[in-house]
Amino acid sequence: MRLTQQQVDQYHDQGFLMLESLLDPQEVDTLRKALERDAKIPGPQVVTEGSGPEVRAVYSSHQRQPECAGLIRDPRVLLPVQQLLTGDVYVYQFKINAKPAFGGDKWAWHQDYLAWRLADGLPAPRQVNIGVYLDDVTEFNGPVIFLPGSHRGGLVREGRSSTAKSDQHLDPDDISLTSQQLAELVDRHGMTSPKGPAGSVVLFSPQIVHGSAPNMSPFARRLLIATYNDTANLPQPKGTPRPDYVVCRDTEPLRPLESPFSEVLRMVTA
Ligand code: HL5
Ligand code: SIN
Ligand code: MN
Repeated sequence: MRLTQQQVDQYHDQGFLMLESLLDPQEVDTLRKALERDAKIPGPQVVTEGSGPEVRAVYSSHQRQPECAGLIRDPRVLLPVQQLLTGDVYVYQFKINAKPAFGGDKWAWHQDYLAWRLADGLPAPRQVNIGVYLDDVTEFNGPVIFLPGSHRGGLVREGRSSTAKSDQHLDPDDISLTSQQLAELVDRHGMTSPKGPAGSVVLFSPQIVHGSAPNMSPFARRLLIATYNDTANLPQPKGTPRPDYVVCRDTEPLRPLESPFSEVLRMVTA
């Protein structure tokens, strides 16, 4: 469950690292069911697509669904994250981007850390994102596209647009790069989209430039993203802090479960 030195080097060099089929199909199924349950709980943590009632994203499911609470402590993800951040970590943000079939909208080109520095006064980009594929991700259903190595150049943009739809959760539209910035970066770094079966996990840097196209295929592309932050790098918001569903208040260092979350849950419910 430790990354090899080659994997660590690859993460630091490329800004992302793909771990194919880390979770098994049954575990993915339990996570999908947890999402389905959670998306039915009304509240500001459920974000809909601008064009209609379909769910675009659900935040903080780990605060309500035991499968999600287990996943973030699963040694298969927590140990690699601790290894990359070299210290104690907690979950700063947890979301599931639903990207429904026939209409999941795009996620504009952006760097996550800009959002968190602006909105939460997060001192340093000491985070690791894990992206858990809840569906097979192919070229057809709007995979995340990364610009490999773009995290090494620091933040490209400074502020956010004044036309944000929500004060709470920023959409990448609010901090997106200009066409010219993106063209220059792609010239230098190229683009890649890690595809793989449901259960694959991609670790990625909070500074890597990324985005994804709309989903016009008949296949959903549900992507669970947990952002771990160094416990020595707590947010220092200037004004009113953002709500707990978007910036989690539980900053206790996470300890890994003894075994995969699916086994731990089975023992609890047996
Ligand atoms: N929705 C996040 C937030 O903190 C920011 C985006 O992909 C991360 C840009 O509000
Ligand atoms: C996406 O779900 O395609 C976007 C992911 C992200 O911005 O982190
Ligand atoms: Mn992002």
